[in-house]
Amino acid sequence: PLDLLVLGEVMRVLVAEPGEALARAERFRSTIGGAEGNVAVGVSRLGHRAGWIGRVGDDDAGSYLLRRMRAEDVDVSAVRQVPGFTGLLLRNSSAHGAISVAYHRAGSAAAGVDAAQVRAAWEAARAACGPRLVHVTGISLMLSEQSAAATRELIELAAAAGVSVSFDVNLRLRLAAPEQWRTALADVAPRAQVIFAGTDELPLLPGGVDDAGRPVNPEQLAHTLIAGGATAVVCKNADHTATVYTRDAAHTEQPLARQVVDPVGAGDALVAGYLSGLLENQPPADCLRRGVGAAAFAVEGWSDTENLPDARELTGLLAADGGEQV
Ligand code: KDG
Repeated sequence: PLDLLVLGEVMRVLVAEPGEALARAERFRSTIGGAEGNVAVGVSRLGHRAGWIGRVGDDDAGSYLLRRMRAEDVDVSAVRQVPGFTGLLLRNSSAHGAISVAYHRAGSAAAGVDAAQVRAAWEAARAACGPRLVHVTGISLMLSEQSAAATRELIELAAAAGVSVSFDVNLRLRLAAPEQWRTALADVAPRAQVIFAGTDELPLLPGGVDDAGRPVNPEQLAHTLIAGGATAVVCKNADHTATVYTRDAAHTEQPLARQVVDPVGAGDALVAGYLSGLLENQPPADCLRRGVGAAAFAVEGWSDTENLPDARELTGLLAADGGEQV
């Protein structure tokens, strides 16, 4: 049965050779990307069954994505290949410098995902005794009206069935202005049980600023979200540590990467590691440790997903770091 169900846009991603500026790059490596798909791949590699709800175009890139996701053992039975084009992302690659991203996704096939498709996918997943967990992000709220409605529908269906919802803000200012994000997040974030956010994203969450408009501290915000129904709030801190806040505790983990090759995808890997822990009924601190472990693998590779660990590799890293076996 399906353990995790994600909804989102998976794109073909072309990454310039390391150190080459996008404006001058001549050679690119092809891979897959898109936050929610990355999480599905990460969870699948860690040994759990992940399914993806989405759309790809009836072009070569759409076939490429389906083939790659199938190869990762992600269930693509809820993915439709429809007339239209598949989203494309071009970016440079750099260990510590700025990453510039060019999207070619406005009006892509993925933006047409709708609530009816979600209902059909949900029924199929329930018939197969799943899912145990749902993961969505703010990106899907900003791709189109239909995609936003599809995301809200999935959250509603999960809530009605008592299935936990994981939500990662994934702020992309290229997709919408901060005020639009604030409005969408006020509606959706309080319906999630596990919330992931970076330090820069916290002020956009409901309760994220005080009456004078100043950001409140992460712990205070986490407790506001927990009072509103979340069971855990995971903050990706600016110094690359990560903290999980629960009702009675806060636990911080240091980053574990030995050498950063390319930081893109670290957040998604952290989510995948964390959710794999949840699926194994581990306590929040252990889930976070798995998350930072998976993130370390992600940043040691050039793409979002190529270097993501399997369960044995993750266990090895955490044991080598002196932690408990996962
Ligand atoms: O989290 C990594 C993502 O930034 C990347 O894969 C692309 O999801 C993506 C987006 O919409 O920016």
